[in-house]
Amino acid sequence: MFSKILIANRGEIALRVLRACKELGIKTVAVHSTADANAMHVRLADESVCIGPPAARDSYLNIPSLVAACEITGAEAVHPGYGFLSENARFAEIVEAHGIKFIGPSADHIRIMGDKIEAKRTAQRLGIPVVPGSEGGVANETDAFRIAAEIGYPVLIKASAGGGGRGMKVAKTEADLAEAFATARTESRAAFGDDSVYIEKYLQKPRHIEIQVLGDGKGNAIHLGERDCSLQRRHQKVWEEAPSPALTPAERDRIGGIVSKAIGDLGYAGAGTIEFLYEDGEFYFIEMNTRLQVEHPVTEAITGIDLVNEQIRVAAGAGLSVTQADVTFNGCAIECRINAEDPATFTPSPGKITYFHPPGGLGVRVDSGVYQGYVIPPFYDSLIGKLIVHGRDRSETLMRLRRCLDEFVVDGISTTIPLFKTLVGNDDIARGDYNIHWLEHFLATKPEMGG
Ligand code: MV4
Repeated sequence: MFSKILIANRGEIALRVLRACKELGIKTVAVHSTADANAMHVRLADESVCIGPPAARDSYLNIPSLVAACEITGAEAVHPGYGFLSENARFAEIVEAHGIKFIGPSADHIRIMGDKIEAKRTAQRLGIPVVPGSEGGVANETDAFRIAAEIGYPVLIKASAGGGGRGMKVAKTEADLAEAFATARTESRAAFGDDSVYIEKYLQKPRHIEIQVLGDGKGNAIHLGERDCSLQRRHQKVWEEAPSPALTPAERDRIGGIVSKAIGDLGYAGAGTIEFLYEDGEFYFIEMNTRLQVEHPVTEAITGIDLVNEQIRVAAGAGLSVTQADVTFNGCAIECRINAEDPATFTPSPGKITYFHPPGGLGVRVDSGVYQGYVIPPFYDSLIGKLIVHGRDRSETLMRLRRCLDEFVVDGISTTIPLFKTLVGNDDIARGDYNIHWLEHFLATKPEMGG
């Protein structure tokens, strides 16, 4: 096992990784920008290194500074958290070229999944169901028209270098295709320096359901069930839950079996997420994330498995601590992302937290890097914490969530807590009756919430 790990991140996820290290008896190195000298992850780590000025590109994305911080402190491994360099294949390669273990999959696997055409090709080859569409990239308008006619309208043009909703254009009918195709290519070239695009059947009312996997890098992989992440606004997830209210145990076993077999065959190492759109009882692969995700705690809640512990074990060559037969699903968990944002406009609301009182009690987890008196710097994303509530079934979890939101006090800044108080009392939410468009439609009808 490693004796010292450097955590190349900040905020709540840096604390999350620190906690797993402590429980494994591993020393921790925090890194921070000058804006984060007073951050909690710095205080809780055994050592810390200032890696640059506030702007992320000069600090948390500064590869030479991070490698130097490892060398100075003698860290044997780097955990990238999520965001920042967590899906940067070059970072994984450079770290390993310096004899430091990257806690995550191989650079090759990161690179494949970062190219959305290559990711989809790989998924299909491994037997994962994909959205009907072009086989690989679409090079010209003639091919675009032919493929769209084959799969039927509406179609979606996606950028291979995109992902997370960037670089997509819908063509409702043949009349829209030429413009959608040209715009997608131009925008993709401008945004990513790559104009490769592909075409898919546009699914109109899907849910976003993702499967958590763990691979040992030696051909074995398990799945930890799904998370339903359909409640989102502008491609930012707001509320995630496990299990999905839409799936039966048989559907979970079936897709989980397909995915774990595929990920084992790929030889994948560590934690990963296979994202699907789910509509009319069918799963359609869209992307794979090769990192730990923000919403991983809902999976931890219902399985009791510490995902960061497993990531570290695999990276250290100790293998997974569990087999598929050990994995059971217990109850229901919901995560609310607490952002420092105006709940109506969703604009960032940095500043000083004058009072902070998180909820507690049975089935309650709050992952947060903030504290009373902390000043949220304006340079990074607005997530200040996550409230994760677990109960024996969904109705108990919703009751508990309602209670927790009433207990939660964050003064001095605006947060998204009022939005969750509204959602937890909504009938569609109570029934689990929502898709990827539900929240945006809901907000559009609520003038006090930005509509
Ligand atoms: C789609 C789709 C409908 N049909 N693909 C958006 C983010 C990127 N990961 C894939 N996305 C979508 N791909 C087909 N063929 C609708 C979306 C989509 C979406 C997906 C997941 C979560 C939220 C979303 C919001 C808008 C559109």
